[in-house]
Amino acid sequence: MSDTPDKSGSSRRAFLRGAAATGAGLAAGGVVAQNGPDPLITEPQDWAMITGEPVDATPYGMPIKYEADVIRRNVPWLTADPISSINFTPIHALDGTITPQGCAFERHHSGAIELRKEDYRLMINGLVDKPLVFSYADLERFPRENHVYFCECAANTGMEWAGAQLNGSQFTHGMIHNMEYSGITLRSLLEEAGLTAAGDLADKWVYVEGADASSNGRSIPMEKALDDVLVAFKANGEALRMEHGYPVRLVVPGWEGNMWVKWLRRIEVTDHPVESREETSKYTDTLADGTSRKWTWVMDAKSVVTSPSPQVPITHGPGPLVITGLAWSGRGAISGVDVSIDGGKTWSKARLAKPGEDKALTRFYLDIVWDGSEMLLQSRAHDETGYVQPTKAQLREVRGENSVYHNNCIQTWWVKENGESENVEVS
Ligand SMILES: Nc1nc2c(c(=O)[nH]1)N[C@H]1C(S)=C(S)[C@@H](COP(=O)(O)O)O[C@H]1N2
Ligand SMILES: [Mo]
Repeated sequence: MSDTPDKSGSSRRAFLRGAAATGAGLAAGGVVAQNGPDPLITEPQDWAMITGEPVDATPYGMPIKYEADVIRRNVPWLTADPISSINFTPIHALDGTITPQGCAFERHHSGAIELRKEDYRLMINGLVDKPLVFSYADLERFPRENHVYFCECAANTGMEWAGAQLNGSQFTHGMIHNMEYSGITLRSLLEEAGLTAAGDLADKWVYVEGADASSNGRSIPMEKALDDVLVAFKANGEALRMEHGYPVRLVVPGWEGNMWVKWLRRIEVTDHPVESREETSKYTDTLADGTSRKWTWVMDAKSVVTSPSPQVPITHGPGPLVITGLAWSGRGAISGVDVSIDGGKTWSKARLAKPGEDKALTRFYLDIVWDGSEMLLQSRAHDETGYVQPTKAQLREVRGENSVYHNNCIQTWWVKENGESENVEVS
């Protein structure tokens, strides 16, 4: 579509309906014939009569101004304090799977800090053979790996437990990003320090903390630490942005975002979990019987339709419609996604843009011929372990309505005849 969809989309839709009614006709969503010549085709345009911007005008590029609404956003009532707060990735406006760093959600407990590589130190201590301190340059000399992983805050979708609340996938599901990380394995650093002194590794832990005021300390079981955890320097090919932990952050694939310690400064090998603030008073799950469950590290399979959705109304009439969204699982690769347009009564198999990848976002599409009637749009993810994304009712049976974290329920958008949609629940 060449025109800019306005919020209601009404003029565009009215035009297309009008065109259809007068028999002008539509082919695959395009306008075949118009009355009279189109000046955008027949007339010389301003941009063809001048020379454009020189190559040295923009040493580091920003998106074109017409994309200025593809930005992080907050929910004001959730963001009482901007220093200890969160914003949301505009997932409704992105395609593919890689999240540009510039609009990837941020979560800070005490603000983002500016830490120079020259001032960076990483200490390994505790039950290691030789405690070590690495500079940034030291870390660069370990063998490097590249992996794409999603990072999801455990609180993503946390405002939806008691009822449908926020209108837009950016707000209901935007505490997630997916980047290609370059870094070294945590295993290589632990082996450099030596784990003989630790004895049996089965009951050992690593405690990781950041250099910011909050330190955001978390305990990670040794088994995970030696498996796929990365100490990353780069994301999507370039240095980590300040807000994502420059110069070094931890990447804990498939596990809750809180464990992905930014501005990583210390790794301590211990024989017990530290039970820090971040893993006791926070990031635990209230159950239906009022007790709390801790150590729910893995982010279970989840998905959401990003378009159409409340921030992305349908701006054309009946006919071809692309339904698209994202799916992910902290337990491995996405094996399939189902989409329903009738609130979960019937399901169609969506098309995965690429085969699912380990602990990374998967893009799905369902190409339908929309008859113009309202839809209750849902998506349901399956992962390679056989796990199926649950309904909200199924989750509530176990978790009640007072949880905050780890809400991976099926999301419903009520798409109306006028193309606008709303966040709703179906029972
Ligand atoms: N040092 C430090 N690490 C941190 C945090 C923090 O406040 N300080 N926030 C955590 C939380 S709760 C999340 S969800 C992720 C968010 O990473 P991002 O800001 O790159 O999106 O970082 C985690 N790592
Ligand atoms: Mo988080």
